[in-house]
Parts: sequence; C-alpha cells; structure tokens
Amino acid sequence: MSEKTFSIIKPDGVRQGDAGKILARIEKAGFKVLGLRMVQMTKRHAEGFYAVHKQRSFFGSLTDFMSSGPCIVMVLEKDNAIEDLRKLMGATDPANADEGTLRKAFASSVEANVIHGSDSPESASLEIPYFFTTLQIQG
Ligand code: 3AN
Repeated sequence: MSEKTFSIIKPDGVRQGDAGKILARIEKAGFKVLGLRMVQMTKRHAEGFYAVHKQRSFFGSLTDFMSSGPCIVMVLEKDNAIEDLRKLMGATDPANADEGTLRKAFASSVEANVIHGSDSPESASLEIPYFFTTLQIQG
C-alpha cells in the first residue's frame, strides 16, 4: 500500500556534498519525492523534533549537530515507504550498517549518520507536519 514517510539528509550529508548522491539512491529505490527543501534548524527546532530522545545522554550533542548546518527535509512516497527507507538507510551506527545501505556508504558515526527516516506511521504523521504544510506536499 502506498505510504508516506519523512526523511532528512542531515547536516553531514549536505556538508560532505553527498546530498545529490543520496537523493539519487532514494529515487532509484522507487521513492517519489512529494516535498523537498533545504532548512537550517535552530537548536530549539531540533529539540522539538527529537523530543522523544530528551532523556537520552546524547540529546544535547544530537541537537547541536542537527542545528549545525543546513539539512534537506523530504516527504517521500512508495509502497511500504517507512520500512523500505529504514532498510535503505541501514543501522543507526554505520559500523553495523550492511553493504548497499546509505549509512554504510556515506555516514561516519552514530551521530553523523547522514539520514533520518520516520520509524513508524505514528512518527511519520508527526514529523511530516513539523516541516511541511499540506500545500507544500504534492499529490
Ligand atoms: P535512527 O535514526 O536509526 O532511527 P534513533 O531514532 O535511535 O536512530 O536515534 C535518533 C538519532 O539519534 C540517530 N539518528 C543518531 O543520530 C542519534 N543517536 C542514536 N543513538 C546515539 C548514540 N548512542 N550516540 C549519539 N547519537 C545517537
């Protein structure tokens, strides 16, 4: 069934000049881009986005990193989009990511792991409107 997910090419991916390559891999995997723009989050915006991780030891560092430079935020559509994007991304820690995944190819650490993808339909339904209004999503 066709499903929407939310994704971020994180500041490391943009800084490294890998955003185009990552997007090409996403499109090649069959995702349709319904919305896309570049945004630099404020620290507060990143804290809101990662509110579920507020109690984690890495929250301060993660939100500093996510607000350290521009990201590319995207709404993607495909059959089984949420699970399929997570598979394409690979494990959170690139050291554990399988060959052929985006994190294996482009990520350098568990924090600088180049891409975010919603982990459930509930997360996607919160994350998409955090960055996109209905008018900014095609289809
Ligand atoms: P994923 O991005 O694979 O869904 P989550 O949701 O467990 O992973 O973590 C959210 C983000 O927090 C990760 N993308 C990563 O950047 C960061 N993170 C997760 N675990 C750690 C950790 N142990 N140390 C530093 N950052 C972490």
